Amino acid sequence: MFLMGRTEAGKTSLTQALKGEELHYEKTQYTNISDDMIDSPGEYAESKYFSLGLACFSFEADVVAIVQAADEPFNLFGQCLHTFILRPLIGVITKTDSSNANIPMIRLWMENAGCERIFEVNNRTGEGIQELLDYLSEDPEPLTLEQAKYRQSLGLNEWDPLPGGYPEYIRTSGS
Ligand SMILES: Nc1nc2c(ncn2[C@@H]2O[C@H](COP(=O)(O)OP(=O)(O)OP(=O)(O)O)[C@@H](O)[C@H]2O)c(=O)[nH]1
Ligand SMILES: [Mg+2]
Repeated sequence: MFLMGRTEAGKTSLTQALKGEELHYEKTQYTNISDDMIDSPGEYAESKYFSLGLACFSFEADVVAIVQAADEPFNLFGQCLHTFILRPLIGVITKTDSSNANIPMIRLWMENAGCERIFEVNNRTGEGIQELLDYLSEDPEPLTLEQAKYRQSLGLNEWDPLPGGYPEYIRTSGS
């Protein structure tokens, strides 16, 4: 999973919570590609010069996550962000325990960006983390080239539900 979001949004803490670790503050100085996570520094999302780099990292991931704290003061992500990301885009709202939390507003920002799933987590207590882990452990359906091309012809992503299933000629030539 690739994590992007402003400084202090809780990206590194989220990686710790997903591993069941106690939170320990560590400012991200460069993009960490370790284990199953790509953890970027918030400055990438905050600068128009660096933000292009985020698009490149997204190609290395199975899932791209926008991470925003529940008490985030402003939104860094534009509308329909998902249209140039060739992976499922999800939103993770951290700091749900904040006294200044405004979760409906953050959800709206994430929906506008095109997030197909939105998770609410508290990295301190681990609340909501299991739901995210369950989502991440779902295996995508393997596709044949024919099946991928058919989905593409309908304008669908490879992971989108397929209304009506495949036509007979694809089912027989596939698998
Ligand atoms: N209360 C609360 N604090 C959190 C939560 N998640 C993170 N924090 C705190 O928020 C601060 C910033 O967290 P980080 O995970 O370092 O933020 P980051 O997005 O990785 O920041 P950069 O590395 O600068 O991009 C730390 O002091 C964390 O302890 C949460 O769910 N609840
Ligand atoms: Mg960090």
